[in-house]
Amino acid sequence: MLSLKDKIVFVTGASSGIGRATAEAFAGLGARILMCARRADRLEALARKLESEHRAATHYFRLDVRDRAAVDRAVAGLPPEWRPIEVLVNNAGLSRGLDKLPGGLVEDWEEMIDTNIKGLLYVTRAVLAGMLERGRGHVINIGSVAGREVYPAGNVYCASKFAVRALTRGLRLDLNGTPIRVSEVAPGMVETEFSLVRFHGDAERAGRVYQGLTPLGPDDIADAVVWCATRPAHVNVSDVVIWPTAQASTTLTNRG
Ligand code: NDP
Ligand code: 8X3
Repeated sequence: MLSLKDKIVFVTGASSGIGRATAEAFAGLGARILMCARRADRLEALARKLESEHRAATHYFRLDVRDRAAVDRAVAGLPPEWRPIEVLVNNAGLSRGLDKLPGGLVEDWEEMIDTNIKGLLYVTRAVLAGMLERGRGHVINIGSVAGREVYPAGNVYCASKFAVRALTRGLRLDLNGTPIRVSEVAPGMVETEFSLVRFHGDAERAGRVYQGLTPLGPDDIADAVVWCATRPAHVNVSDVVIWPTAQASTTLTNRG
């Protein structure tokens, strides 16, 4: 198992859900935790928790991954001791709406494409430059089962996660010949703020998504991310797909 003690792990979208759990899991391994999201107050609270419960070194900054100039500025402007990023977890992402394509909102489409595809590309490009210079690193993208199976009204969200899958595979091809590893972790239903965001804050509708079944929790996904990152350097896990036991496909769930 590869030690990540004192290595820098950068988690995007660490203010909630899978990103937050992933930051905490790496902190438990003694890694130094670099985090970003738009809600800096939450990052502040998480940083204090990781410092007190895991004695982790932390550094965070407010960032909207859709803003390319801000991404470049934030990565270039990191304090020198936070620059040698060992593992990048591209987790920041969201779904908006669950509408059949003809009735979909263009603003929702753009938000998903700008965040899940373009934001992931901006952050990856900015961080990869240093990884290539140092000749080491690991990029782990959070995809989705929605990037493997399209479901009704999933249209643009699914497309954005199919893109994450293609970009993960493309990057692995383009980095062949370097020691940098590229992986994808693709979860099924995980209970986070995901559905609340998808349904624009409608908590009742969001709650119904997980009713009658046991969904995955953010820690289940953090486990898999940590597993990918801690394989020996000659092992590159290409992808891990994880479903709740009650979910057999994006369209078949057992609600008891
Ligand atoms: P949450 O809504 O709980 O967390 C999403 C995180 O992404 C938040 O920290 C949010 O931070 C951040 N984020 C969103 N937009 C931006 C942005 N423009 N710039 C920076 N950060 C941003 O959902 P999850 O934890 O479930 O989602 C994490 C990832 O997992 C996403 O990529 C999602 O697509 C994927 N996923 C989720 C599944 C699920 O069922 N929950 C299943 C499969 C994949 P803030 O709002 O503070 O900016
Ligand atoms: C999140 C899982 O099935 O709601 O990516 O699209 S799903």
